[in-house]
Amino acid sequence: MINLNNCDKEPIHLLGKLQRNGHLIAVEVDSLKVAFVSEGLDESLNMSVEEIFKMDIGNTFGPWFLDEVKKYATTSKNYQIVKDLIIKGNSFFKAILSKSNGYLLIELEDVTNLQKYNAYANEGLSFIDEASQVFENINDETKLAINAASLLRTYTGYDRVMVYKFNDNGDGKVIAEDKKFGLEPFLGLHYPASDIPKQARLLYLKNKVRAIYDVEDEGKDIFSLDGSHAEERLDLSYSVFRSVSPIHLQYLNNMGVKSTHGVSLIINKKLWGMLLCHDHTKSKFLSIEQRLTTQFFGDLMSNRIALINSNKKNEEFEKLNTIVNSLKFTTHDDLGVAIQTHWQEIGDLIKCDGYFLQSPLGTYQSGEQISEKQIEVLDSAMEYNQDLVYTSNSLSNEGMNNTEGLFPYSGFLRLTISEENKEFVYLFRKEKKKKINWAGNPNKPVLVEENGQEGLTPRKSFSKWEQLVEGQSEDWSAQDVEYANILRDAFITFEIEHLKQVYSTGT
Ligand code: BLA
Repeated sequence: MINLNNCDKEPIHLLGKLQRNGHLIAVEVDSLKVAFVSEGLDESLNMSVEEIFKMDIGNTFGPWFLDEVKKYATTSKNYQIVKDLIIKGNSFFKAILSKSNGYLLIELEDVTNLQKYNAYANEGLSFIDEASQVFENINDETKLAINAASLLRTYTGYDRVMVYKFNDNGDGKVIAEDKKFGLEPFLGLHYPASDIPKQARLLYLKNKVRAIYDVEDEGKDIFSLDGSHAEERLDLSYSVFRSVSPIHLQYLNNMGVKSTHGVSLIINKKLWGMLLCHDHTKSKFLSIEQRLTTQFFGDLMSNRIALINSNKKNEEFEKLNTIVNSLKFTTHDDLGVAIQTHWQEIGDLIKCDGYFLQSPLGTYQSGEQISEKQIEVLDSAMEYNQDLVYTSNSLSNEGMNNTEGLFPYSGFLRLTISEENKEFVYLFRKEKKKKINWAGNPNKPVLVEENGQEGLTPRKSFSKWEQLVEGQSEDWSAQDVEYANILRDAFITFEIEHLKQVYSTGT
């Protein structure tokens, strides 16, 4: 039984079911013998189930296809490949090959009735061309997201397209949205990590497009020759038509959504966010060309975000280098004087409102006045902390009581120069009260079923739930910590050089 505590344990890649709009044949990698078949394939192929299990791929789909399958079986990569199949002269299928533990998956998508089929592919190329030109001139993440949502909605025709960005803890926020007139906006809303649990986030790193044809579809079964169910035995991670976790179907139902299309945005091998497309009334599933186009679009967008971030980082590194280099030339001063001299630049780089240096030579500070007594309290709270760079966004998290606001800051970053000499640099941040608008109560992402039914259901209300966060500063980012480590090295070098000078000149 799935509940909130084990939500991220549901093996969503092993459910052994397929969405109703697709078909599956799983063959053993070595022998190419059919091992699993999805329900209803016999009708579609006009063959008996026995015939399907005994099928020779070359005889049924053509020797050229058998060659393709054999070739694919030897590749080490896990990308999907797509081939056109004409079956018995009048049915048109797309065959999508992917890998699974010990098996090859051959998914069949009936495209016999798909109109304008080839036109879609051409539109896709011109869409990608347009997107690439639009993206080329954008150097801001939010602006990029707004443009991406609008371009993708024009291309796909979904009612709503959102750019969803994850925080480090798995929570997320809609940072851009393009929607049909009259739909309630989701822009700016936050969602708890459990809405897209960990195993799903990991799966979307492997398989970058997740399309859900119809939220009413609980999936059809997949069987092996002896009639037993594929559940737990067939890994569908790379499948296109993998069925959907019932709890997620319920979630989408609660949101009033009929079909979805999600595309992963991956930066440095991490799931940065997702492009989320919703239709509220239609069962919708894009053609394979369109799906691949959206995947390519997602890659294009991810690469642009990575470039924007790395340009920003390069600029910051230049600033950091300037500080580090000029520290090298001022070793005749105390570290305190040197920090004071470069305080403006340091505070620009690692955004903060004040600093305090405590060293055997005395104390230096800037920003709000802090007494040595107050620093002593902070030091004793940190007594057993071994981190050379330590960050906190809230004094109360460190066991310090600041209810009367005597301490003028809420967050700090502590650099240890010398534990032995009790020499530390503190960078401080003031409290930043903030309002977070959640889509429904994030503390109750699931509800107990009504009517005495067992189990839990995702929350039913997504209406705005306001959270006021107090007593915390802005979070310190991984980048802040990275820069602080470099500064720490520079400060230590400074101190060593300074001491050398003191000893050599005797001053
Ligand atoms: C999957 N949950 C998802 C997905 C999204 C969300 C985007 C990916 C599939 C898809 O695109 O539909 C959540 N959808 C959102 C959010 C927005 C949105 C945040 O549109 C914001 C606008 N879900 C729950 C709880 C559980 C849960 C409590 O709320 C578990 C107990 C599970 N969500 C869950 C699972 C999946 C999922 C298991 C994976 C579905 C799959 O790929 O099979």
